[in-house]
Amino acid sequence: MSSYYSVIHVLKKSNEGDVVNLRGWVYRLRWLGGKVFIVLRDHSGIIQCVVDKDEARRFGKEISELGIEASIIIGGTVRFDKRAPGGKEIKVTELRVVGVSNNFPIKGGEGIDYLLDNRHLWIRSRRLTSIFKVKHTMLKGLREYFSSNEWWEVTPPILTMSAVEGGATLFPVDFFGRKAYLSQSAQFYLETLIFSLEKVWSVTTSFRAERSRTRRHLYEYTHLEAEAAWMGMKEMMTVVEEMVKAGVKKILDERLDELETVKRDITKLEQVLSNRFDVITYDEAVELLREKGVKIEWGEDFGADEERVLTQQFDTPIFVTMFPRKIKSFYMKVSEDNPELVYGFDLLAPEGYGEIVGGSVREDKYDTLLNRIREEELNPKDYEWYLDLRKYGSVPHSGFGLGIERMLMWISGLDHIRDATPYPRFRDRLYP
Ligand code: NSS
Repeated sequence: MSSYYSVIHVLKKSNEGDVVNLRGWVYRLRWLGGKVFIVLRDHSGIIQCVVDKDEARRFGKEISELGIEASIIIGGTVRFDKRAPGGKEIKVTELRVVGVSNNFPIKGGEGIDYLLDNRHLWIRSRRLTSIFKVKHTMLKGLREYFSSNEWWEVTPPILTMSAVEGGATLFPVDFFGRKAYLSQSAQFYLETLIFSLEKVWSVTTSFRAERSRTRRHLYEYTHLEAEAAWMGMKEMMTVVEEMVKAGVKKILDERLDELETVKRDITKLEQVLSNRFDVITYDEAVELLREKGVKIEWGEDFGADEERVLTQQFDTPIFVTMFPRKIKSFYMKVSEDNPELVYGFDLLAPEGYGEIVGGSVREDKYDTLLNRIREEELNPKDYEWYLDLRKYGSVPHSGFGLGIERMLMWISGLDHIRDATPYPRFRDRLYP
């Protein structure tokens, strides 16, 4: 057997009677009236392969070795059959078992702990495969957005010496006898790069030692971040909106089958493309929440519950802007009109999903930034190089971070973020 076709190629392009070779894994297997029905799975899809009675006798040894998830090579002719999934099946004339699979540990109906222990095998599932394909396409759409709008992609470090988002969620590591940390955000490094490249972005892994375990927090997640010189808040919010729409559009263009597999209502996603994202201020959000019966004091941060109530009022993602200074990071620029507020913005995904982007205008004045660092009781020594950027050719600038798994969770309609990444880390389980 020489060249191989993918399942999707056979389903879409082959004609009745074509002779094809396929390779993949046994997805389903059953015997019926002397025939063997093998549903073969490869990266692109599934197809039914039928070993007729006579052939079944000829391939006795191979068939005896077949099991769910065994890897196989099949040769045969294409038959059109309305009853087969995809409308076509293969009449098998060649069969080879490459790797046996006796008693595959996942049979269906297992509990979540068992499945997480067997994540390395569970990731073969159609559901997870579909989610990872959506993730791929989402990243592709986002990347294309940046490429076609003259942003530079850069590669900041993961080993760092300082906190971007507060010390409480830092993971320490031993760096040759000195204490270093795993990055929470590439933001400060991106800020250093705008003085030469002006508009930069990156995808890195960020780490957060989150204290509570929730449906939308990972300890290790994929962080897309962007930073641009000369941009104010409005411009940066436009970037975020266009970028998110580019990601959603790419997925709707290319991943409808996968969205169907994960049972996502795509009309909800289509709405996102046809409307401008609403913008409300923190003050307005607090008012809206109170109208909905949520008890919240001005100055309190929104948690998952508040964000759920807020976003259920809208069909598209919404921006919340102008947050109280005391609940946001020290680097956010303080409002000229009201020193209690900062130029920060969050993008909240609809249908209750909540925050997927956090961004702001950065404080670009040396003295103000130094005061903010002191006010937060941080050590200015730790931020010397960051402060330097305000000494040598400072510019107004803004940036944001998008949680890729958060966005994927929303796009795919997941009720838990763990399935948005192949290997979610858990406090009590660093396995596999
Ligand atoms: O803490 S953020 O809101 N903002 C920053 O880290 C900025 N320094 C980013 C920047 O401006 N360059 O995190 C940004 C996003 C947030 O909106 C979430 O979507 C996601 O990162 N995020 C997370 N996703 C999954 N799990 C956890 N624990 C998590 N924390 C933040």
